[in-house]
Amino acid sequence: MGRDPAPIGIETQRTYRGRAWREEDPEAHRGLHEVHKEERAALIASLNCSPVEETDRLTEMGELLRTAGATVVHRVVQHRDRPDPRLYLGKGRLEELAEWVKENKPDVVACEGDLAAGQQRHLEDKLKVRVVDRTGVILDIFALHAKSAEGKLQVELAQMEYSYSRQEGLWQHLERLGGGVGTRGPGESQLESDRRMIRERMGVLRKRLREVSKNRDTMREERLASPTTRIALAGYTNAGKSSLMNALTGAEVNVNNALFETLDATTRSFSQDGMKVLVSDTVGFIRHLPHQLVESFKSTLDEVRDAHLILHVADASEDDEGREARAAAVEEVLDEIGAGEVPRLSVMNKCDLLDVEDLAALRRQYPGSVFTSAITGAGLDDLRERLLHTARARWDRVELEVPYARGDVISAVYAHGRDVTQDAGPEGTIIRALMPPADAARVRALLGAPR
Ligand SMILES: Nc1nc2c(ncn2[C@@H]2O[C@H](COP(=O)(O)OP(=O)(O)OP(=O)(O)O)[C@@H](O)[C@H]2O)c(=O)[nH]1
Ligand SMILES: [Mg+2]
Repeated sequence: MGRDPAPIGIETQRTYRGRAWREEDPEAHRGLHEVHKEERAALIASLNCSPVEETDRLTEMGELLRTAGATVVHRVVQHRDRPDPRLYLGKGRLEELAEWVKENKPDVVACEGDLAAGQQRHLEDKLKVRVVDRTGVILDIFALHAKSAEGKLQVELAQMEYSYSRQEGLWQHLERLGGGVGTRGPGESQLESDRRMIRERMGVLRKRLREVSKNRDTMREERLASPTTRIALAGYTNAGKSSLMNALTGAEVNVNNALFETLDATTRSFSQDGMKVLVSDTVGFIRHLPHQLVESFKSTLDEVRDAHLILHVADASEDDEGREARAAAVEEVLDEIGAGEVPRLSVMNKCDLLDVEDLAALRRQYPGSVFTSAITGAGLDDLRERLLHTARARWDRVELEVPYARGDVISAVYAHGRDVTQDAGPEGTIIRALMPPADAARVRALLGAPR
């Protein structure tokens, strides 16, 4: 049906961007990640939620499409308990849409929810245009933004898992190619060999990821052994995590008004008053985060799990309902990756977008939060102070009587401690300091041991 018989390896990577399928662009599969002209998308949704949530979800899907390179030029929203099991939309709405598509020729029809393979296929048959679902679009954005070797492996694995669950669709595609060497014979056996190839490829990807994550495990052990306080920035995508990271530590992490700009975790430190704190920036979350992505990003999210404190960054300029829904989605993912028990500090960012009254109301509403603007720098001193407080609270208060001959112990206290004071005692120097627990133990052991 005019579709390019791309090799299976390419075919299975098709999420949203699969331009390899487009007749006018047969070479496109050679550069899946090339930037193409802006596409025109018709957005379809079958919803059963409050009007506020509806607007929020449609806006978010529009943002996802924008990030993936498409503009929404038409919307079809249907209100029903659940989508039609075969065609997603009801018959009438679908007819209307088919008419519209025929006349206006969009590049793609994008569905706000997830489509079963069969629904996607039926819609493509009916509309004669490429149809993608929300997970496909998200995976596509991840593929565009993956930079590190590990990130690329993670995304490819997630895409494979997505394709694997859509084998039926693939089979249909192969059948439709009809004829030609390698496509003859019962579709079933072709399907079987395709499934085997995808499984093998997934096996290879998992193995490579395990190898990469061995490195990660070594780094993780070092991290856990180090006394330095670790802070992780987590939150909904586009809340301003990377901007805060840059403002706090002087890092130069990419910042962009796009969803899932950051995929790889970055860690930098900042020091103040002799206290050092490590800050990690991480991938953003979204509601209904495709589970393939949560799975494959688990090891990248170690930084979050191992943190002493998670800064849950939210966008203060959102309306209450949107903000709370997003915060709940973030908490859900944090639980899922095993970070449910890590203490949190709520950060309301983008406060510069609020007027004085709204900001005051928000402060009353969230008395425990820190209010910041990564753009103007407002609230950053407060945030730094809270982070240092966390670091200090983790340190032991040490008080030792050190014999006058033990200059080595005194030096060790000065080297690793802070707020050090000393007085002369009857038997030696009374020294008091705040020290990281591990260093405090070492100094105590040093004092106990003969010189
Ligand atoms: N007005 C305003 N804009 C901000 C602020 N912080 C970040 N932004 C903007 O919000 C957008 C997203 O910022 P990022 O720092 O990339 O957000 P992020 O949370 O790291 O996003 P992902 O990595 O995509 O999850 C960018 O356009 C920033 O310039 C802020 O305090 N005020
Ligand atoms: Mg970011």
